[in-house]
Amino acid sequence: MRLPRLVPATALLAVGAVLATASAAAAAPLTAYEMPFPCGQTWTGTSRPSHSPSPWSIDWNRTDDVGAPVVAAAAGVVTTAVPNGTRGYGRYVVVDHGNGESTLYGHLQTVNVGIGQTVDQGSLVGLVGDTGNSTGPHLHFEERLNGKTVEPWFHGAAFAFGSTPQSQNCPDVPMAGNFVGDGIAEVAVFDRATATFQISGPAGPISVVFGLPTDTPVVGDWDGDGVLNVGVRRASERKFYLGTPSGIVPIVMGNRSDIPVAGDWDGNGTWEPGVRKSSSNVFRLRKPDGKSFPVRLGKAGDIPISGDWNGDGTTDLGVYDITRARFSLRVKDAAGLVWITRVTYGSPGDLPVTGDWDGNGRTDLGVWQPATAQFFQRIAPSPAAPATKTVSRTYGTPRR
Ligand SMILES: [Ca+2]
Ligand SMILES: [Ca+2]
Ligand SMILES: [Ca+2]
Ligand SMILES: [Ca+2]
Ligand SMILES: [Zn+2]
Repeated sequence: MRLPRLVPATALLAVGAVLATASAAAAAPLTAYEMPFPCGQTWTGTSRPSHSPSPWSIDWNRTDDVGAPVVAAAAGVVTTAVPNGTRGYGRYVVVDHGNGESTLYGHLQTVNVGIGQTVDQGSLVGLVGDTGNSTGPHLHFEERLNGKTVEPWFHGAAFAFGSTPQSQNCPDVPMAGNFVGDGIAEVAVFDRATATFQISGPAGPISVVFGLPTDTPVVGDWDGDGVLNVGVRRASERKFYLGTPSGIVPIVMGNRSDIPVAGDWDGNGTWEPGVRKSSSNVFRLRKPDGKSFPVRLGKAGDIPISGDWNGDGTTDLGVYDITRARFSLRVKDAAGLVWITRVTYGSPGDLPVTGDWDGNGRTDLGVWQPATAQFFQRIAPSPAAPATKTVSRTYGTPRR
C-alpha cells in the first residue's frame, strides 16, 4: 500500500514553522541552483520534521511523476551514481558543484549518469522512481554543504516548503558550426526552454525546433551536403535522433551515461555520431556500416569535443578539462602517429565550443561563459599554433 505523499496543508504550515525556527536564515549557496526538473514544469516540494537525513530534504511530487525526467540543478561532476541500490536512497546520484556544495537525487527509477561524468545544468540525471526506502514515487532531493544537508535555494531564493513552484531550469547550451554552408562557423545555442536551436546566421537568426528539452544537442552534417544538420541524443533511450532533409534518423548507440559527439571520422563528407564513456574515457565512433571503433583520450570529468584540427578533412577528437580550462587535442598523422596538443583557453567553468571561425579549413577553439553568455573565439592559423587574437560576442541568455 502506498501512503499519501502530499502532506495536508495544516501539517505543511506546522512543518514550515518548525523549519523556520530550527535554523536561522542560512546564507545563499555559491552555486546558482535551479529546480531539478525541466524548464517550466511545476512540482510540489514538501518535508517533515522527521525527514531523513534532514528536514531540509525535499520530497518532490506531482501527478504522473513516476518516470519523469530529473535534471541537474547546476553544472558539476557526478561523484556518486548507484544504479541498482535497493535500500536507503535506492538508486541515487550525487553531483559535486565545487566549493563543498553538492546535490543528491534519490529513489530514482533509472540512473542516467556515471561517476566522473561532467553534467551541465538542465541535463538528464535520471528518472523519478520509487526505489530504496520510499513510500511511493517521488524525488528525494538535497542541497548539501560539506556533506551536510542545508536549506535549499532555487533561482536565488530560499525554498518555501509546501509550495508548488515552476522550474526555471532553462539554460541555453552553446555550440557552433557551419550551419549555412559558407565555410565559417556560426555560433548557436540549444534553448532548453523550448527545445529550439537558435543559430546566429550571417543573414539573421535561424530557429529550428527539434528534440526534447532534456535531450543533449549534437549537430553534424548527416547527409553530406556541406551544411550542418541538427540532432539530439536522448539518454533515457540510448538513442540519437538525427535531423536530415529526408526525415529523422534514430540510431541506438552507447549507454545512458555516455556523452555524445559527432564528426566525419572517415573523411567521406558525411558525419557519424559517437559517444564518450565517462567510466573508461573511451570514445566509440560509429562507422557507416554501423559498427564502431574505440579511441581512448582524456580523464574522468573531461568534456568531449571534436573538430578538424589539422584540416585534412577527417574529424579529430579532443577533450576539455573544465576545471583547468585546458583543451587536449588529438591528431593522427599520415604515418599513423598520434599527437596530443594541449592548449589552455577560457576560464574554469566555461563550456568549450569549437568551430572554424576564419574559414581556413581548420577548426578553431572557443568557450562560452555561462554567467555572461559570451563566446570567446580563439583565432589562429591552427588550434596548435599561437593565437593571433580573440573575438568575443554575446549570444544566448546568461545563466544566473
Ligand atoms: Ca547537411
Ligand atoms: Ca563519414
Ligand atoms: Ca583531421
Ligand atoms: Ca580556422
Ligand atoms: Zn525524502
